[in-house]
Amino acid sequence: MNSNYQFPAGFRWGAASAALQVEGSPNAENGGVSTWQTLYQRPGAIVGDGDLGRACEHFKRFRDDVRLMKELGISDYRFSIAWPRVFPEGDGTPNPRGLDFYQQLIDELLDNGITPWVTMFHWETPQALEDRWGGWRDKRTAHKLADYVSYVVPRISDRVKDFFTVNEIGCFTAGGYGTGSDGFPPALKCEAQVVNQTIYNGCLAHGLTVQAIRAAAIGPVEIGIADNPGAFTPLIATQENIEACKQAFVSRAGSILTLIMEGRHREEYLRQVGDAAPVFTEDELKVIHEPLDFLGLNIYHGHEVVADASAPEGYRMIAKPVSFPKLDMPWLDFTPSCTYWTLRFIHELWRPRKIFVSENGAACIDKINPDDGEIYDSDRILFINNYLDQIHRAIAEGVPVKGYFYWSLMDNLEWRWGEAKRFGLYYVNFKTQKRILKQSGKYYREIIRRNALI
Ligand code: PNW
Repeated sequence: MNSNYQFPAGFRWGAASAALQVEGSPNAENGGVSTWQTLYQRPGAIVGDGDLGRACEHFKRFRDDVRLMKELGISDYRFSIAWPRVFPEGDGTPNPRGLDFYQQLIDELLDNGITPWVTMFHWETPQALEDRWGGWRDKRTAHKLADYVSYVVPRISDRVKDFFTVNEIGCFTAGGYGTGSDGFPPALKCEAQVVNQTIYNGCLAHGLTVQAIRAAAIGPVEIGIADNPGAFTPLIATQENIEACKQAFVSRAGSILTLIMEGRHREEYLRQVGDAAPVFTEDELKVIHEPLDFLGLNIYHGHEVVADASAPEGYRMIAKPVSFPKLDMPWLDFTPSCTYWTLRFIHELWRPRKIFVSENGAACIDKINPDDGEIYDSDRILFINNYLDQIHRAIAEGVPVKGYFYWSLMDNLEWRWGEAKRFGLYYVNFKTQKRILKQSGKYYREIIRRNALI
């Protein structure tokens, strides 16, 4: 790095998406039903308008969208494959036509000089497996995921070299089975043991997927996960607050990242859950601990922590003041420094060889300026600038961050929020499907062109 804000040579600049959020036509070519389609049909469950059949019509418009990626200048594109397109019932007879779309997308990306990064599971659980044995409550779902991966990987790994196993384990497990809210399907509130079992089964699915990719790949590949451990930042970075903050990070990462990076449950975690511990075996822990080529981290927001010797855990998380700045999601507090601290703690704890920020981005209330048709999203520019600054800070201190994927390439269906939340660098008019590059997209394009933060 030769100037203050230069990024290392070869730094990957990307954007991310997920199948269900952009594609539309989920049941085309005999595609099966996912638990998200079921949730979308439930009256009142979806906050904004949202039509999974339409979404961004990326299924039909992908060639135009790849052209937009090229105009943006990204070198890498992260997208997911929808399991129910390939195995409509979750297992059994594959539907080869379900892969055709992805084959064409991969070719189109490569023809345009963009590296494809495939997420094998971004939350589209086949409804058939939910009906058959309760989805993620049953370990068999983890094994079925690996079977689907074993089918797909030999068919794409001549051209795809970079794989994410699963996206954000806590969301599709604890989110779906532990909250009873419509945030994630199947929107149940199960007892604690069952919820912990789903989290564990999600970790198992990750490990089995690593093994499946390695065994089935027809060339050299790199494998990682896209996880979102809780992020924390010291309120004031004194030595004692930094230590308290790291302690908070470690104990909250106890049920997922510790398992994956160390192949064991933290004793503190097992003590906390007591009788509600998941059923596990030593052999499974080895599978979950399968070595990774990189770690992918989705980082959006963090909690401020202070040391407190009188608190049972030795620290406290601070409740945010009502006027704390946030973006347009209930949880999206403007906390750029959580990025630096999360990267630093992970580097200190586990020394992954490579780290990618596999997601980071902001939902904003974007308006088209009637005078010139532009979207002046200065809030998103502020967000990107400050979060990248903290990533740069981590790299300058030796944390091996090798790339960044902005979430998301374009506005899309934000899960239960439907069309109501806009995270894109491209604005999407869902009715006309017109896309417009926002000012933040132009800003990101300039960062990529210079390989430097401006
Ligand atoms: C991620 N939280 O989800 C997902 O990977 C994306 O599909 C999604 O569109 C994006 O972030 C924006 O929401 C998250 O509560 C879900 O902190 C919940 C949280 C963060 C990210």
